[in-house]
Amino acid sequence: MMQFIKKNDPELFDAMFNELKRQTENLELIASENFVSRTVLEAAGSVLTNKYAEGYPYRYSRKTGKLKYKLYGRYYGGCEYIDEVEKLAIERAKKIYGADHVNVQPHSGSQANMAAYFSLVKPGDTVLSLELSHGGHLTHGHPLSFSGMMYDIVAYGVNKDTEVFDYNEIRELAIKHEPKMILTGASAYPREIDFAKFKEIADEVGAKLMVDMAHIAGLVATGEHQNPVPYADIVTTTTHKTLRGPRGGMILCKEKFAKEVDKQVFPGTQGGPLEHVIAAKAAAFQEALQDDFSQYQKQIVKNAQALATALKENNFRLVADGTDTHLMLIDLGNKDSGGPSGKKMEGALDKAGITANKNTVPFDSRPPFVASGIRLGTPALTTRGMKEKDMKQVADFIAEVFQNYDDKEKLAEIKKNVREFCANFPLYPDLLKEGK
Ligand code: DSN
Repeated sequence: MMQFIKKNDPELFDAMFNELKRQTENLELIASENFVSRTVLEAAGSVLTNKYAEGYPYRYSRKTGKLKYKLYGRYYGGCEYIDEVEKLAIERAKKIYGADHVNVQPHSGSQANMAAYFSLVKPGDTVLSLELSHGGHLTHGHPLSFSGMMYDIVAYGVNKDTEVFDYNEIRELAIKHEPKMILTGASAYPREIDFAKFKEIADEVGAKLMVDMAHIAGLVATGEHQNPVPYADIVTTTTHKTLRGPRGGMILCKEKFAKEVDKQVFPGTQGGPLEHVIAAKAAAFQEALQDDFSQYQKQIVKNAQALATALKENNFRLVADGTDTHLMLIDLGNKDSGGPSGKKMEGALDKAGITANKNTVPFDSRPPFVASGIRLGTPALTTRGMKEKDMKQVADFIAEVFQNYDDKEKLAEIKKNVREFCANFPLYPDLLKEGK
């Protein structure tokens, strides 16, 4: 798959091949990453990248207002096959989640979120949203994101004692601030989110409900997590996390928001869709509809629970005492505890061939770029075929790094052991062979 790059652009090839080796030889624990199938990879690297297709493979009938695949909705000619591809992606996603309407064009989760905000609220409106340092995302209201710049954000967080959502506290905030929209979903919240409860609160105060299910989209697809689609006005997601598709975004919504969502994606916030990525989304959704995908999602959760248990046995403290999902947060202790910060630990893990990211913990004493936590997730390692017993080994590696975080030689030794361990779980073996 890389023979042309190898032949024609050795400089680029070297960088790309090194990345392939890094993915293969390291333990990938970034909770938002995964390894796509060869089918998805092939679709993403296809000739569909050549085609402009502004518009949609359908139009809304002037007479009935209904979406019609038979009406031509593109601004360029030659879209008849692209239309088939995009239609496959849309219909498969609708089937997976039971959604009325799906837009598969957002280039990323942030762009999906922007189009969703624009569909539901007006600049200056109050939005009740999850605090970044308690697990929210930049687009959930950070002052430097469009969301924080354009909307009046009121943040909710987790309860200080339990480190999980206290729905009474959230309800009280909603009653006090009367938001036009409530936004939930998280990038670093290890416990299950009760979307039905959020819907109850939203209804009580007359707010719209938006859910960003990017992290848990795969778990939701197979019923390992409550599905937000029946409750939320608009659900956004990425397709590359637990869902194991290509890097990209997607919006699912109720029928009554379909037209507005489509308008806000194109021409509101984007131009030409990335049809090669949409083809890869279609391929990933087809995989998500197979029985073994359900087994895969179950294994992600089992592995997360095994990893959490083994970390606790190694005396790590976990935020909210564990996980219901694919991710967990190690709390390394506050800045006076004498231990490494999240930043320091992330660097030490990297030196040992373990990839993870620093993350704030709720009520963190350090700023976000230093942070006191490490976020870990099991989707990528589960794709490699690792099971519960392997998670014990992974936890032991992490504990060894923690005990030796300042010892370069020891970290290099752990890296060797990590590489040997990873060799038991082949990843893209033919691509590796091709590159040698
Ligand atoms: N960067 C993603 C994550 O790691 O959770 C969120 O967009």
